[in-house]
Amino acid sequence: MRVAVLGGDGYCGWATALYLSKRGHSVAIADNFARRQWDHELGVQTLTPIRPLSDRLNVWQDLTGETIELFVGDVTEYDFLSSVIQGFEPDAVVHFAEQRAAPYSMIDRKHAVFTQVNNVVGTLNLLFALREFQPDCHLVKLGTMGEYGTPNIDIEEGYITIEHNGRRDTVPYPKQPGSFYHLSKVHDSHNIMFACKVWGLRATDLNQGVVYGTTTDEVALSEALINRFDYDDVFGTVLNRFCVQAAIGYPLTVYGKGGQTRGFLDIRDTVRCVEIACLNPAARGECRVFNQFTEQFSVLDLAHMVQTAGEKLGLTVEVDHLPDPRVEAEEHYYNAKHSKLIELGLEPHLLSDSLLDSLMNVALKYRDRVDPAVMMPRINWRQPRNERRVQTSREPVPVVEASLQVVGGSGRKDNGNRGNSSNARSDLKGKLER
Ligand code: NAD
Ligand code: USQ
Repeated sequence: MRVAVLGGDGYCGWATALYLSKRGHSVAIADNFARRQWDHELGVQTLTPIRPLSDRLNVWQDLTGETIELFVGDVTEYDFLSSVIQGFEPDAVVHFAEQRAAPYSMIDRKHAVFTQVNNVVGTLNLLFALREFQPDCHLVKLGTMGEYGTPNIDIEEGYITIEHNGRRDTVPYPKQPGSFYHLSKVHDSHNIMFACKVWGLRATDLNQGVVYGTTTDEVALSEALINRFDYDDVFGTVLNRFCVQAAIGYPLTVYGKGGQTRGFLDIRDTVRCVEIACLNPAARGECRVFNQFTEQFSVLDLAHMVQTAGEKLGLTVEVDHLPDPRVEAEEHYYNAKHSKLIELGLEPHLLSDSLLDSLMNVALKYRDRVDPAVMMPRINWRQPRNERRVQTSREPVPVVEASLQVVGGSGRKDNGNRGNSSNARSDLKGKLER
């Protein structure tokens, strides 16, 4: 199968492109490297030292003999995107190429507008390009569980059957997204559903939960293929952040009460889910929705799991409750269905202590690259403008003594992180109360 991976230089896209290539599919990547620029803009970097994409692709070819075609450009530019579709003639397009951080979209007006234009226009362009040049191609679009929000009823997979005033219909499940980013995904979903209806396109909207982990079998083949591992307050997702925090002795940053419950999945399941969707395409005119996660946890559950796993490794892990910078329910009902991918053959990798150990060991391995200044949240949902941090030179991270037992490295034994954290906490409290 010929599969174009839009956003293939990113976290999910890179792992997916290699996985599909290894499984014998012909793969092309399209990316404009916007994500690397956003890291520069925010003064942050992935924990893991990722190589330029062209280097990574050369290493992949040397190791496996497989070629992944590369198209460099912006999917919001129609000429570029339509040339990719015409040039590569994919059977499936996997669309990851969006701005995906909720906090980034909440920085200020400019970032909210950018996020929605980038995401909605990119997807609209793709719908038009498929309609014009490759109408039988299957669109596999990455959506998010966050489209549904946290309703006080069970969450279905995309659609719900409702009885109202004696009549019955199956309609899209109500959406209550929690950021301008999550809203962009809702707008995408509506556009995709409409295009399937009017043009007979085929699409699968994968409403993915929060992804954790960094290693897949393919990425593990060489250090040069290493994937991103974001831990900063804007792009870092919660479990990846907690593992890095535990590894450097920084108190885990639970926002509010920590009862926020979400669906989670291992990145090894992300790549398999995408393959399953590609191998089982939607029918012409069908817009299918799969909820793509394997387990649900509250933020506090995760903090306690990381604490326990950390203690087994000899780390002292404290859990801190910060004022929640987001506007979200801190305690709520949550029961989201997720059986469709399992029915199609997904065998989940569930979160285990050994996985948490390995995530923390990745963090320990690259601890010299950890910047503790990006642990405190800086984007407050209640403000229409938030200050962004400018890159500053930084000291190597002080590593707590317990961490040294695990990796056997050398490091200072002061607890400078904690002092910074508590100053930043009072500062944050002040800002949130204003
Ligand atoms: P990422 O930021 O690591 O990767 C996105 C990639 O898309 C980057 O390489 C970026 O340069 C590229 N891109 C963005 N806009 C582009 C444009 N206009 N033209 C060309 N390339 C562009 O993000 P990720 O974590 O890999 O997420 C991928 C997708 O999966 C996103 O759509 C995201 O919403 C969705 N998703 C991610 C998670 C998660 O936990 N990471 C969870 C649910 C859904
Ligand atoms: N949280 C903390 N402490 C932290 C970081 C986050 O308590 O240090 C909390 C947040 O307040 C939130 C939850 O953890 O309640 C999840 O936050 P997150 O940053 O891990 O994930 P989120 O913002 O929801 O976004 C991520 C991806 C996004 C994807 C989404 C899937 O960045 O692309 O769409 O997960 S979902 O959550 O299902 O919407």
